[in-house]
This record gives sequence, structure tokens and C-alpha cells, in this order.
Amino acid sequence: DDHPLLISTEGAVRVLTLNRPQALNAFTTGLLGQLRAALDEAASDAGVRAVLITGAGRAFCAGQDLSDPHIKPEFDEHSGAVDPHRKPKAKDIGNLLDHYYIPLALRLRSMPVPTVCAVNGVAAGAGANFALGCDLVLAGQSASFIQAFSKIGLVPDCGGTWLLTRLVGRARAMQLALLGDKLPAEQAQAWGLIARCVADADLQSEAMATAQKLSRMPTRALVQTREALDASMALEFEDALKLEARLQSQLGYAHDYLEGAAAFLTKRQPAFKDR
Ligand code: T3D
Repeated sequence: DDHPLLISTEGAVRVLTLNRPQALNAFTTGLLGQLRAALDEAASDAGVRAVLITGAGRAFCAGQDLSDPHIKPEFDEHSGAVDPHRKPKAKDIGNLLDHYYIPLALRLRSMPVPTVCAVNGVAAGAGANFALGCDLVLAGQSASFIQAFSKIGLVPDCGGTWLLTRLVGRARAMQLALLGDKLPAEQAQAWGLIARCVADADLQSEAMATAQKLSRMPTRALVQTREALDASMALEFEDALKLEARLQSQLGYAHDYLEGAAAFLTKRQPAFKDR
């Protein structure tokens, strides 16, 4: 577990690869801390214009590492029976959310550049919801999504309750969250849970091409588009119109709009730079 997160850069795309394949890239506090630090670093690096997140090995991420000493309940290793007198761990789970998952989910959602997730295999629990928190989610045909929480007596976290209801509606959110069954990538695309399901062999190249394409686009406008789409869920129509107008009036004075419009009118390639 020396390098639970691999970090590389291709052009203006920062690639973060979850790298604990022996445990299906389950989140330890070490991995969660490195992921947050890497997102912070990408956010403050002006040369980074998109982030691509994926997993090493056959899985994307199995969610919280349930053997992590911070949260592992006490039980008889031989029989598997829990000790009725064990010290409750609920407080520790709350601490884990407060100190790791909530800051991580907020960091991801407020990145100043677009985020792409390449789901290369099973994404379970917090792993599924971390993926779904990215701006564009691509999954390989053999990948799947599991809201594993209910099976171990928890509620969806890492933004799952918010994301699922918005992405697929209450009926399907309830089906996924209550039963905790595996949703194959193809069905996830058909339901609108993710943007695209692609052949396994094409996943990394398609995701990289998508991230590269985004990295050449007007970054600030893309990020404000994310903010406006998310805000719209809680707005009246007229307030959404006003928010659009406020953002548009700021963007209209920025470099990228002038560049984009001039490039269009003179039939040349634009060079965007606002972040
Ligand atoms: O503190 C809190 O809990 C609060 C935070 C909660 C956030 C959460 O994410 S809660 C949900 C936690 N995740 C799960 O409950 C999923 C558990 N894993 C699975 O259900 C299955 O592993 C999968 C469906 C993801 C994949 O199944 P399969 O059959 O392809 O693989 P496998 O054989 O189950 O797993 C392979 C290895 O990875 C295995 O180790 P071994 O036997 O080869 O040494 C397995 O124990 C390990 N592994 C998989 N998931 C986890 C894990 N080890 C630790 N934690 C895991 N979550």
C-alpha cells in the first residue's frame, strides 16, 4: 500500500488512479487523504484544465475499506460473531464522514476544472457515489454500480441520497438504495445514471479523449455550467433565468468569450485560458 493513489499528467489533464487493486481500491484513510490532497493540488495548478479519475485492476472502488482499524467492529475472528459488549463504532464512522468523505465530496464538486470518471469495474458504496459526483461518468461494459450501504446497515453517503434522486428519480433511487443490487453499466446509461457505457477495451482512451476535449474548452464557463445546473434543482424558473443572466454577464466580459466569438467569426481555432 505504498502508493494507494497514482498521479500523472497528460497535456492539461491530471490523471488520478486509485491503486489498491488487492482490495478493489477500497478507501482507507490514507487513500482518502491522498485523493483530497491530489484534488487540491490539481485545483491550484493553473496548467491543469481537466481531471480524470479511474481505478487500477478489475474494480473502480469497493467503497470504504471495511477492515480499516478506524471502523472495524470487534468480532470473533473465528466464528464471525459480533461481541454484544463491543464498543460502539458509530462515532468513528461519523468522524470518518466529517474528516474525510464530506470534505472530499465537496472538493470534487467544487473543482475549478471539469472532472471525468472512467469506471473500469465495480463501483460500490462510497466508491459508486464518488464516481457519480464527477461531471461526466463513463463506464466500461463490465463495470457496475452498487449502493452497498443497506446491506451492512447504513444509509447512502458521499452524496448518494442527493445524487441518486436527481439522476434517476425517486423510484429508481429507492430501488438502488434499498436493495443494494448490482446495476450493470449498460443499464446505468439507459437510466441516465451515467453519461456513457463503452466497450471495456475503449474505456481509457474514450475517457482520456473526453478529458482532453474538455481541457481545450473554456474552463470557467464549464465550471459555471456545473454550478448553474446544480443550483437549478432548487430554483424557480425565473430565478434560474436570473442566475443564467448573472453568470452570462460576467462571462461576457471575460477573455474566453471574446476569444471564442472572435475565433468563430474569423474561422480560426480558439485558444481558451480563463480558469
Ligand atoms: O465507516 C463507514 O463504513 C462509513 C462509510 C461508508 C462508506 C461505504 O462505502 S459503506 C460500503 C462499503 N462497501 C461495501 O460494503 C462493499 C463490499 N464489497 C463487496 O460487496 C464486494 O467486494 C464487491 C461487490 C464490491 C465485489 O465483489 P467481488 O466478488 O468481485 O470481489 P470480492 O471477492 O468480494 O473482493 C475481492 C477482495 O477485495 C476481497 O479480499 P480477499 O478475500 O481477496 O482478501 C475482499 O475482501 C476485498 N474487498 C472488497 N471490498 C472491500 C474489500 N476489503 C475491504 N473493504 C471493502 N469494502
